[in-house]
Amino acid sequence: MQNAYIGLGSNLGERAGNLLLGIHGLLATGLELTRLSRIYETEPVETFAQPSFLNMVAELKGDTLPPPDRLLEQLLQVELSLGRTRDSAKGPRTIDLDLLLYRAETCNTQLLTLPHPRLHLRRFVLVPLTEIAPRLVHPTLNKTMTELLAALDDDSEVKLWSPRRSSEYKL
Ligand code: PH2
Ligand code: MG
Ligand code: MG
Repeated sequence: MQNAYIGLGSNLGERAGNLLLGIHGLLATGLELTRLSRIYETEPVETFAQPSFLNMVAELKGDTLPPPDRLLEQLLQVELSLGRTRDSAKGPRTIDLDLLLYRAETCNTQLLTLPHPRLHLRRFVLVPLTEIAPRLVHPTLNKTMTELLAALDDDSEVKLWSPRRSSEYKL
């Protein structure tokens, strides 16, 4: 496994627009994206009552990856440039960019844990990740994303999003 994977989420403001601005921000910092999942509308998990999220996953090309700490900085920069504030941990956010996997690397510092410690527990991550990388093997659990999704306990709602079905856009 050579690539890195980023989870994108938004549940504040123009959610789909925020995801696209997030992708634009990643490209503008010079990262090369090789795959994007579709967008899913997802029930908030591990939080109190909040608006529903839009989530998706992006694959970054392995050959041109910056080191993990630099990549993390770039993600924070893009979050800040899109008005992300951290008023409360896990509060509603315009954009959240999480480093899910960086090659098969493992790391556990105060700033960064790799693989993301909850990626295998979250349907809102595993559905889009499996869509673009079904045979990708989780570096510590040694299971493919397809296997992790099949064994998943989380039964929160994750459904494909489409602008035409969304209540945000009233024509
Ligand atoms: N992010 C969280 C907590 N809960 N729930 C959904 N559905 N989507 C998210 O992106 C999400 C969440 C913390 O970052
Ligand atoms: Mg997150
Ligand atoms: Mg985050």
